[in-house]
Amino acid sequence: EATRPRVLQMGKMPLPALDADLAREFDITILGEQPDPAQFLALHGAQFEYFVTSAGMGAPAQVIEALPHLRCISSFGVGFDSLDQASILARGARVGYTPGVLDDCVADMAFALLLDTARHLSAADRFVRAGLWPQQRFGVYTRASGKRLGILGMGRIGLQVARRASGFDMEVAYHNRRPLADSAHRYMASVQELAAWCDFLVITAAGGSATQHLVDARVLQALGPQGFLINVARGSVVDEAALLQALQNGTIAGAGLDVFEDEPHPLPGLLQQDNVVLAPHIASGTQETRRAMADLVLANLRSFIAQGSLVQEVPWSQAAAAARTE
Ligand code: 8YV
Repeated sequence: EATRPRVLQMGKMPLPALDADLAREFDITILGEQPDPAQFLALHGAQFEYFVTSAGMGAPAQVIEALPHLRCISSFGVGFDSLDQASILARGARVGYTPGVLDDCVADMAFALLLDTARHLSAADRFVRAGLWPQQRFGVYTRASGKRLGILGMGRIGLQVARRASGFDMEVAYHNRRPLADSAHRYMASVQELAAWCDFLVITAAGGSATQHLVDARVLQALGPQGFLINVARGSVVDEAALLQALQNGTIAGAGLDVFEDEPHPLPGLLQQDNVVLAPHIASGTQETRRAMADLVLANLRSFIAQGSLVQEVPWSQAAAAARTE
């Protein structure tokens, strides 16, 4: 048997079959399973050129700095806000990720949360299970069809949300760093303006410092008492403490959240609110999509090892690599 390339894996991957695939093809060491990961890195970090992680586990500076010969990271996920750009670029390592294959499932989840919050579906399920139906009437809530949908971050996923909205006869507007060159949808120059206009504000923006707390108390005020917030992007885009207050005070009508500022720990107050639907970061979590993401993680790693290039490379990694060859 030819020797398999050594690969450091941050921890268990979001699809168990991928752990098995990686172990079959590569000589895998799982950092999170070492008795003392920091000591392991100090002793053995120099042995690894390849590192596999996920958007959820990330690539912290302390890990990157302990891998002096790191050449390539293959990350499971479309988000790269948890991969420490400065230390990775300082190493000259390249970064692969998994865009494109999860857009439909994440957009589906945005609509699942939107319909659930508007119609109180999760609360209705709790009502029936609690045996309350024979004794009480369930409330009447909010129509979703025909309403105004605001999309914050009009990338690949935002576009899929917009496509679905047309099936619900919703009017769409969006805010983005800059207006799209060829979009039929209305562009709003600020988040504030978008929030004031729409009934449902759906966040599909990238995480990271550029979008940190873009949705704050003022934006929630603008969304208003009939407005709903849906977040399938990153918890960091929303000031979660301000959101909890807005839900408690009726500043907004409700929220559907798949992501949180400090996962896996939503603010405890959110658990007490009937006008919020909570999900444990599962928007990409279908067999089909997670398998496609896993295939890209493997394809990126194989491609880099075989020919020094990635199938899907994080933009700042690609830019740095291009600048080096100029
Ligand atoms: C994953 C995500 O579930 O793609 C992303 O950026 O946040 C999700 O699809 C997550 O990366 C798993 O860690």
